[in-house]
Amino acid sequence: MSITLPSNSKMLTPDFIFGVATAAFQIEGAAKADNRLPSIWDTFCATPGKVKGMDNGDIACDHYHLWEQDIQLIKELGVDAYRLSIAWPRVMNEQGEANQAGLDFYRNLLKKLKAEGLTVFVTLYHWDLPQHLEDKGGWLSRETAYRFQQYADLVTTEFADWVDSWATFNEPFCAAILGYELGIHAPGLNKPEYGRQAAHHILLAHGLALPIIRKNAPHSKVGIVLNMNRSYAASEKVEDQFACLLRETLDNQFFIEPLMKGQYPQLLKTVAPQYLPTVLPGDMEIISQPIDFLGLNFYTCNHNAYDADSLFKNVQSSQNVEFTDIGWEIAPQAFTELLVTLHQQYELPPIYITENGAACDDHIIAGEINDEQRVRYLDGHLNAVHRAIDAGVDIRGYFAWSLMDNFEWAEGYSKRFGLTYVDYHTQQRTIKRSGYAYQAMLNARIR
Ligand code: IFM
Repeated sequence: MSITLPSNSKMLTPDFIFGVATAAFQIEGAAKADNRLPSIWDTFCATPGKVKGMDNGDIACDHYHLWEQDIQLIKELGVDAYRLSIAWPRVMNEQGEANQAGLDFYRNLLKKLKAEGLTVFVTLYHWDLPQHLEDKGGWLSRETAYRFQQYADLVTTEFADWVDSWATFNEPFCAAILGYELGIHAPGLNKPEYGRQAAHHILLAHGLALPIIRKNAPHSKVGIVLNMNRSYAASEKVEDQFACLLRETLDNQFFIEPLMKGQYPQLLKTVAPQYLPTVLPGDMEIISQPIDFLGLNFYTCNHNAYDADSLFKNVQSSQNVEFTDIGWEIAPQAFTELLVTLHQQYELPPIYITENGAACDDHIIAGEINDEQRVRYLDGHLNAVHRAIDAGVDIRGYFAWSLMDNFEWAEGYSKRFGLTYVDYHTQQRTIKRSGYAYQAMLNARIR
C-alpha cells in the first residue's frame, strides 16, 4: 500500500508544494510558560463535560520545548513546507503590549524552519482567543476584530522576514459556529444568533488585518483558510434537495461568498433570515478585499434530509461507505467535486489544501504503526486533488493534517490524526506507515 500519483501529475512538478500542518494549542503545551495568558480553550478544557476525559492543552506534545527535534521530524518526512499557528495569548499581554518571551519562541522556530529550507505558512488565529477578550464579549464583540488587527500588526511586523504565507484565520466556521452557535467548542456558547454574528466579526477582523499584513510583510502572500465539506441530499425529493442547499449555504457559501463577492448568500434573506448577522456600512468592502490565496481544509462530506423544525438534518449515506475513527465518511470523490464546483462558482485566487487527513484507531505494535486506512485515505485524497487540477482548478499545494498526533479539541487526545504517533507519556514520536508512504511519494519526485 503506497501513495501514488499519476507520473504526469502537475502535483509532481517543482511548483507544487507538499507540507504538514499543526496548530499552536494542539501541540505546544507549556500553557503557563513565559507569561502566556489563558485562552478560551484552557477555560473550556477546565469546564467539566466539555472535552473528552477532561483532557487539556497543558502539556500536549510539549512542542514548546521539543520544537528543534520536531523540525528534524518535519525534515525527515521530506516535505517542502510547514504550516503552523501562533498563539495570540503567548505573544501579547492584556494591555496589547508584546510579550517578548513568547515572541522569542516563535522567532527561533521560524528562523530555524527557514534555515532548514522549508516554506513557512503561518496562521494567526487557530481558535485560541485570549480569555480576557472573551470576558469582554469575544467574537460577539466588534471590538475583538480591532484587537485582532493589533495582534496581526505585532506578529507580522516581528516575523515578516521568515514567513512565506500568512493566513489570518483557520476555519471561521468552526471558531464561530461550533464555538458560539452549537457550543461544542470554546467558548461553548449556543444561541443560534450568536454563531453568525461571531462569524461576521471574524471575517471583519480578517479584512481589517489584510492591509496591515500587506504593509508589514510585502513579500509574503496573505489569505484565509476555510473548512468545507461537500453536501449531498438524502434523496431526489424536493424538500431534501432544499435541505442540502441550505446546509451547503450555511456551512460553505456563508463564508466564501462574503470574501469573494462582498455579500452574504441571498438564499438566507428569503428562507432563513435568522442566520444573517448585523452588518455595518462598509463591512462587506473590508471583508471582500482581494487575497493572494485561499486555503481549503477538507475531510468529509455530509448527507441531508428535510426536517420540519430545523430545516435540515444529518443522515447517513445510503451507500456502503467507510468511516474514519472520528466517524467521518471517507469521500475522496466529494473532494474533487467540491473543488471543481467552487472553481465554477467563483473567480478564486490560487488554492492551497491547507489540511486533509484522517483520524485512525492507531496502535503502536513492536515499534510500528500500521495505519493502512490513513495511507488509503491520503492516496485517495491526493488523487482527488490531482483530478481537480486536471479539471482546471488552480491548486498550488497540499498539507497533510497532521505532522503528529495532537489535542483534537472536544475529543481530547482520543483521536489521532498524525503521520507521526505521539506517546503522550514519554513524548516519543514514531513515524507511522502513512508518514513513510508520504515520505516515499515525496522523495520519488524529480526536483
Ligand atoms: O484538528 C483539527 C484542526 O485543528 C482544524 N481542522 C480540522 C482538524 C481535525 O478535526
